[in-house]
Amino acid sequence: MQFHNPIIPGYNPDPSICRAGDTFYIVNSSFEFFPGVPVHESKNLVNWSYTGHVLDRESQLPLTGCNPSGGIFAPTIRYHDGMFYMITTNVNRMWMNGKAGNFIVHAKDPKGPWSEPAWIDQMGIDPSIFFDDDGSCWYTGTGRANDGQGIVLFKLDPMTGEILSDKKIISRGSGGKCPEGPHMYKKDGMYYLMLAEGGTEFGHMETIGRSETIDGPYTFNPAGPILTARNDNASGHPIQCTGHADIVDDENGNWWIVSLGTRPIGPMAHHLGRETFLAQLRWVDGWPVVDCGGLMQLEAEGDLPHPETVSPVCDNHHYDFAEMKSWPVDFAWLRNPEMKNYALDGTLSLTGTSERLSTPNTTPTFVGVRQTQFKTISEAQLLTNIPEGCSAGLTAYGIHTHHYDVLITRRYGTLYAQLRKHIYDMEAVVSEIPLPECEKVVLKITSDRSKYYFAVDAGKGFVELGTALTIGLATEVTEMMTFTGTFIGLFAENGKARFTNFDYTAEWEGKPEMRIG
Ligand code: 6LW
Repeated sequence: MQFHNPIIPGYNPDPSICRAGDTFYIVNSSFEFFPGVPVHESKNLVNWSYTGHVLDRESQLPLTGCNPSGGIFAPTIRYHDGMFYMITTNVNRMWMNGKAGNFIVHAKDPKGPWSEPAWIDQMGIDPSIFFDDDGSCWYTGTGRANDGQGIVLFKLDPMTGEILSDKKIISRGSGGKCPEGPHMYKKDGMYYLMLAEGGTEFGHMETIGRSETIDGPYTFNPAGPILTARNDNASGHPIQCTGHADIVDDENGNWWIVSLGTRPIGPMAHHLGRETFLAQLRWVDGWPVVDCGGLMQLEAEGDLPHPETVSPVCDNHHYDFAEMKSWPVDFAWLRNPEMKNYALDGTLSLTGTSERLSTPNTTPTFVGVRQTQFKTISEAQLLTNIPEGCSAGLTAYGIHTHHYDVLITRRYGTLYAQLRKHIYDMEAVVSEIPLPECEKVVLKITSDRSKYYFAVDAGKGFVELGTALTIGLATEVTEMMTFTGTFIGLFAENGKARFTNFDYTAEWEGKPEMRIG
């Protein structure tokens, strides 16, 4: 059956997948955004519903002062004996306090509530857990042990985070740089250690080794990486940087691999973030072989489980705040939000503070959804009774140094619409028009692969305010290595603004009708 990739579009990197009965669950890294570690679920691997987040309390997810792309790195989700476990790293704890940032939480239901963190006394990132046939739980992750740096193994109490054995470095990879993202599996009596190597950029690849004993030695697949696009950069293959994968079987005995990947806007740059992709894999002579030679495809084929449940999906969001009583599951805030600045009071009321979108490492009054496709249309309707000096509107937001904002502001009593661009240390209002007094306006951002288009409607039809290049929000052009992707968000600065509606529609690249997932 055909399906369309990415299966979870937009900034959803470092996927980890598990299955409980007939239902699959995927978690992704979330960095400086709150809540943390989104959970999607599916029965057919192509229709994914956003069920919530693992880390939905500040006690689980302290992000104060977090750098862009700090916070929560790669997670792992596993299901064992009726309990779900999620293990990950809050690099903030490591970078700001010098303490190990690895922790594990558990829940009977992936919708939560999840437990408080059980911290693990192991530095490094990319922790994973594996339950052996005897029920023992083993930690793997990148880090140091007495015998150096590499993929470290030790027995773990998954409920308390207590380390129950000596630590041992069991692999340093197959020769690629940055061996990381380890996951361990057992099949036909053999232990398999799968790694991401090559770095999460255009040299990314997924490798796998096997051993008769859990602590090695691991012999790596003589065929080389099972998944990569590193040899297809120049060919312009539409999916790049594939790696950081996880594998799972379905109830029919078929095997699947999910991995992160990017959809570049041009040579060597992407702005939608690292997304989650799917391919089928088959075992040949004791080694996994991924379909299409390990090159992820936008239109793929597979023996999907529960094909009768497959239906077309889209990423559209239509929010009418008049009736809304609870926060949509796909809303994301920057770091730990000051929730007194947000209210669903028949509108979405945002109370802007002196923290602006461009203020580093803070929590400006902002809430957004991930941009999931190149072609999108976003419209926000807001009331114009904003106070003097307040700015509020819609933003295409990468990080605090890279965002494009279409907004209204009041100066000396007059209401203006502006297109404001912030790139690196440069911020400019590139266009501004006075608005007639009116009760509300609609702000609009339209996007395609190369540009964003900004407009305002004050009651007499949309007036263009200008355009901006998508490359300006690409990960590869930011001053710091970012691991996130573009949000379309609502914001307010220096005063209260009230939004009545927010609509986001996305057009699937390629053959949307073929994305029957
Ligand atoms: C992830 C690690 C990585 O934890 O990036 O580049 C980190 N490699 O595997 C964040 O995605």
